[in-house]
Amino acid sequence: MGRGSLALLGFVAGCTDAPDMPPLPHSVSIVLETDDEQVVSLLAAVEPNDRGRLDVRVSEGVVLPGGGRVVLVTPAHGGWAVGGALTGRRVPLSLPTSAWRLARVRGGHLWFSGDEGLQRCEMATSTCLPTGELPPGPEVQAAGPELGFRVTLDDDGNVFVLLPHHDGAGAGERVASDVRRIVSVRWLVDAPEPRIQEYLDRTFRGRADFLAPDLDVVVDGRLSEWGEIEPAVVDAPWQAEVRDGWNGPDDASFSAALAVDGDALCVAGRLRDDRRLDGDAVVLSLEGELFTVPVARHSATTSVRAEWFGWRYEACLPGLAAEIDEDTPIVLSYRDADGQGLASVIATSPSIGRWAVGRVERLP
Ligand SMILES: [Ca+2]
Ligand SMILES: [Ca+2]
Repeated sequence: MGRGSLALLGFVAGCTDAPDMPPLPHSVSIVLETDDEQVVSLLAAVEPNDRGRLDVRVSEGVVLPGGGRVVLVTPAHGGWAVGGALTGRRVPLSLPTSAWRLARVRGGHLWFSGDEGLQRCEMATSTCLPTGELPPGPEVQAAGPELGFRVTLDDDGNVFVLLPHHDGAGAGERVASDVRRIVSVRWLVDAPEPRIQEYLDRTFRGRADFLAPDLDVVVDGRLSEWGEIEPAVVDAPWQAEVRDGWNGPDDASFSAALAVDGDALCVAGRLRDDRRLDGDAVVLSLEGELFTVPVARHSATTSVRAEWFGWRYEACLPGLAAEIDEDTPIVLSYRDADGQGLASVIATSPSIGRWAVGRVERLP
C-alpha cells in the first residue's frame, strides 16, 4: 500500500516538478538545542510527489547521518565523546558535559560553549582547543540549499524548512518550536545505505503537527466535507510506540485530520486493521489528557463506515475546541486491541520526550 492511500481524498493534487527541476535531496538532518537546553536531532525525508510535505522524525541527542556512517556526539563517563553509531566506537573529548554545551557542528569539527568560552574539537583526532568565535550557522551541505532549500530559525524559536515546491511562500514548513539554536544542518542527497536506514528507522520516532480549520462537520462517516484538509498518515515503523508489537500497515494503520465545528473538535480519517475488535480506538491526547474515540461501532459522537480496504471514521468531541490555542501539544494514536495481551499502539508522535510531541493550531 502506498503512503498516500490513507489520505482523505483518493487523489490529492501534489506538486508537479517542472521539467528542469533538479532532483530533490533525499532528506535533511537538523540538530537543535531546545529552550530547556536539550539537544534534539530531526530527520525529515523530502518526498517528492507525496503532497509536498516533510515527514519529520525526532531522536534524542546528536545523531549525524552522513553518506556511509552515522556520527554520534554523546556524553560518556562525564565527558563528551564522538563516535560511530554502527561501530560502537567512542572517542572521548577532553570536555566535561557539566561545563560544555555543543554549539555547532560543521564539517569535521565540533564547537562547544561554556563559561570558559569556546572550544573547537576536531572529530578525526578528538583534540579540542580554545577558539575565539562560533562559525556562522547553520551548516549547509550538498546541492539542495543552492536550489532553493533553506532552514531558518525565527525570533520566536520556530525552525522552518523551505523547499522549492513551497513556491517561496513564507518561511516554509515549521518543523520544530521552542528552539534556542540550530547546531547543525546537513542535506543528504542520496538515500542512506540499507544498514544506515535501518538504524535511522530504529532511532528516530515520528512527529506530526496539525492545523484545525473551522468546518461544518456532519458525523456520518462520509468525508466529503473535509475536502483537502491534510491528514497525518500513520503506517510506518517509526510511528509505532513499540516496534515489536506492530506487524505493519495491514495490522493497523490510520490517517487523521482535525477540524473545529462550533465548540467541538472533530477528527476524521481512514483506518485499516486486520482484526477489528471492541477495544480498538483512536485516542486523542491533548496537552497530555486522553480522549478515546471507539471505532469498532457507531456511537453518539462517532460514525464508522466500511470501505474497500478498511473503514472511514468521523467523530466530534464537544467542548474540546476551547482547549486549542496556537500551539497545543497533541498526539493522535490508534490502539489496536487484536485480542491478545496489550494493545499495540501507533501514533502521529510516538513520544520520546516533551519536544517530540506534535502541536495543533486553530486556523483563523
Ligand atoms: Ca461527514
Ligand atoms: Ca490489528
